[in-house]
Amino acid sequence: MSVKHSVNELALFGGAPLFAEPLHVGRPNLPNRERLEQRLRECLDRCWLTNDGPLLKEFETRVAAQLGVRHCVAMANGTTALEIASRALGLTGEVILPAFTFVATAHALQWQQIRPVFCDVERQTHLLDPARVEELITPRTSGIVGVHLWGNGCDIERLSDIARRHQLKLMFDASHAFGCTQDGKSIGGFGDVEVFSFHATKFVHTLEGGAATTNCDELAERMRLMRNFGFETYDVVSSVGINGKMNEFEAAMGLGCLEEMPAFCEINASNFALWRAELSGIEGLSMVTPRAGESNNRQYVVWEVCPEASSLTRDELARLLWAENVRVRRYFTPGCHRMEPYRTLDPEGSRRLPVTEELCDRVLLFPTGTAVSEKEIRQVGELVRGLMANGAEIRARMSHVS
Ligand code: T4K
Repeated sequence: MSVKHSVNELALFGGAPLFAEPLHVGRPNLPNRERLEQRLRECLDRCWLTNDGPLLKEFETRVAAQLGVRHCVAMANGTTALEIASRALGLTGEVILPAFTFVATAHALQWQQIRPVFCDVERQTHLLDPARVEELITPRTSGIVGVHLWGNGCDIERLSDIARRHQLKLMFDASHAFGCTQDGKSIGGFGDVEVFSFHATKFVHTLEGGAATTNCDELAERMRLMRNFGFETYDVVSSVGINGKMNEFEAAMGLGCLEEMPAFCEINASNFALWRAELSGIEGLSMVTPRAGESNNRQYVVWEVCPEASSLTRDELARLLWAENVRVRRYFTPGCHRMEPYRTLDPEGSRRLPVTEELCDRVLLFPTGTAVSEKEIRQVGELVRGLMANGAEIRARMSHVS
């Protein structure tokens, strides 16, 4: 076992972990420090810290230009952006969405007493399956929320067609898809509205943050009002609202990240190629790759572990790697439908989600971004190869470790 000389050296069996410090999925990328500090100093000098400040406006303008969309409404985080966008769109009753997503996609609806109706995803792409969507439409359905998981665009054409025929609103959770394309067009302007997360773990981020983007002037205006308590002027409130504002420090971080975006993409692409080279050819492992011909930010390195073909299951592999300080993640296990309150609200939910269930047993994400070095990826690659080659012996020993 190259990086470990024998099974005895594995951290799970008492050896020293391969890495002294954890390798994380989601370790933040940082922009140029001097430029960031300069922006923060200028912000303090202006004493304009939040609520439509100049940095926020510049961030929104730059994001909208980059995505080729009329409006970017920046918000406190992606979840708030989903809540505000769905409320501004007028979603009510039931909304169809995948269960194979971060739980915030569902929570943003449930929080407003809109019932999330979970729909299965396509086996190959992990994306909302349009063929299944139509079966779930009822008289109470008001909309569809597609999730551009792993930066791959949903089948926008078919989903738009279903939405049009049934007079439903169409929203996309584009939290993973900043800088990605679908049919050669930037994600951000599809459907009625698209929502991004700029959480610290995203490759372009604003510490905490998110945004809703749309080509509809009226919808953008409604969202702008809602994110600031519904205030139209200093003392006129024209709608229900919330505090969903992004502050100036967050916008400064966002501007810095936007400037570094080409460099971040390059690093992600080279890490991605390295992970592919290191792990390919291992029986039972397959990489989830971006759709050919589209731009993809490659901020997630996603593999599937096939339990029938692999010598270790996904969970066994994850446990061994965590012991070595490689914090691989099982996004989005166990699926929203198996989390509360959805499990209780719809105990039979998993029956109509066979593909989601299968993926939840298989998916494993590896660290990438600026914080991971080429050497570390090669070491993890060697480790995984060694683990898989000695799977039978390791599994037998694991049964004795509590
Ligand atoms: N829709 C989708 C499809 C999403 O993926 C998300 C968010 C949303 C909606 C909602 O957007 P936000 O409201 O979050 O803007 C994370 C993130 O919290 C979440 O933003 C993200 N998706 C999700 C996929 O992953 P956790 O709980 O795994 O992240 P966390 O905070 O544990 O960070 C992961 C690891 O990164 C940590 O273990 C350590 C490292 N880390 C993290 C932070 C924040 C650092 O080293 N430094 C840091 O500052 O959920």
